[in-house]
This record gives sequence, structure tokens and C-alpha cells, in this order.
Amino acid sequence: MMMSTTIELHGARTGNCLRAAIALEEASIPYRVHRVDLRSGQQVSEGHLRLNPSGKVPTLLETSGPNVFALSQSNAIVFYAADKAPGKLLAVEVGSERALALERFFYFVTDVLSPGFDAFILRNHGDREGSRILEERRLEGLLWAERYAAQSKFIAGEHFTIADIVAYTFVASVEKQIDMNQLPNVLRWFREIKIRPGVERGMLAFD
Ligand SMILES: N[C@@H](CCC(=O)N[C@@H](CS)C(=O)NCC(=O)O)C(=O)O
Repeated sequence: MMMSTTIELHGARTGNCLRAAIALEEASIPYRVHRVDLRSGQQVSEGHLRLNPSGKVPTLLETSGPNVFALSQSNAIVFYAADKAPGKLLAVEVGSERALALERFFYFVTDVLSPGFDAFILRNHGDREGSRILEERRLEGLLWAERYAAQSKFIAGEHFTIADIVAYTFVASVEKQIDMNQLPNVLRWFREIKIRPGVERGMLAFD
């Protein structure tokens, strides 16, 4: 007998969770949303810690009969979605198209999201100068996004990939702080990505 598999995404309206939701939507993977109220500390409730001992979101649960598999890193969830829908979010064939998507995906993860997260930690510890330096580093991501979007329709070539997902959630997080008219290629690309049905649904997943 075939066991049916259900997928749940536990999270809140944060960049990491939205990235995971957009990836599932763009991969057309059916999933149920379970909202975690971060303000009231639900992420450290006994129930949530059982699923994700780090006390954070997002957490993806894949349940198949008695087997429950949990994933608790947003970028691993992005790859999980890409693997379940071969070719939709990342070229399967080893070659330049796939390598470029990985290069740009990891650029945004390691050189943009990471300093942004560290800036937040330093700010919470009162280190305003350290935080400012890292925030500047994060915003350099816009210049690279402009360069990438000038070269091709999407961030890593002529197809939508995981690189667009990470770049989109980053640009959406700073959109109100910057004058997007100074980044004409980012603006063109951002407007196109924003109205993709999968992106629209993902962005609303936790509302
Ligand atoms: N590296 C993790 C980071 C997860 C993370 O920091 N989640 C934040 C929300 S975006 C969180 O759960 N914060 C609540 C808390 O730390 O109490 C990922 O990419 O999923």
C-alpha cells in the first residue's frame, strides 16, 4: 500500500520563511502552513522545540505514515523543493546554467543574508558601528543584483531559479529603504518576479 505524504511548513512572516514558502509554491508542492507566533514565543514552546530544537522558524515537516522528517534551515528547504521538482528551480544537468544559479544563490546567502543577520545581532548588542558596517556590506547585494539583472532576464540566466528566490526576498526586505529608480534593471526584474503566481502566494503564506 502506498503511504501518502503530507508536507507542513511551520513559520512566520519573516524573510527565511517566505523564501521557503516561495520555493514550495514555485515547485508546485502542496503543503499546509502552520503559523508560529514569534512575538509570544511559540518558537520555543515544547511542541515546536520537539520539531526544531533550535527554537527557530522555518521548519518543514514531511510526514509519511509513521515517519516524520523535519528540515530546519530555510535554504535546505529551498533545495528540498528544487529536488522535488527537477528542472523547475535549478537545472538538473551539470553545466554552466546550474553552476551560475548556485554561484548567485550562494552569493546572496553568504555575502548578503549572512551579514544582514550578523548586523541584527550586533545592533541588539548595542554595537552600532559594527552593525552599520555589516549593513553596508548587505546593501552591496543591490549592486550585484543590478549587474546580474542587466545581463539576463533572471538573476542567473534566462530561467527562474533558486537565485531569484533568494535575491527577491532580499530586495523585498530593503525595497522601502532605497530608491529603486537608481537600479533600473533590478526594478524591471523585481516587478516581473513580484507578479509570478508562486511568488505572490509564497509572500502571503503566513498572512
Ligand atoms: N539559518 C536559519 C535561521 C532561522 C532564523 O533565524 N529564524 C528566525 C526568523 S527568520 C527565528 O526563528 N527567530 C526567532 C527566534 O530566534 O526566537 C534559516 O535560514 O532557516
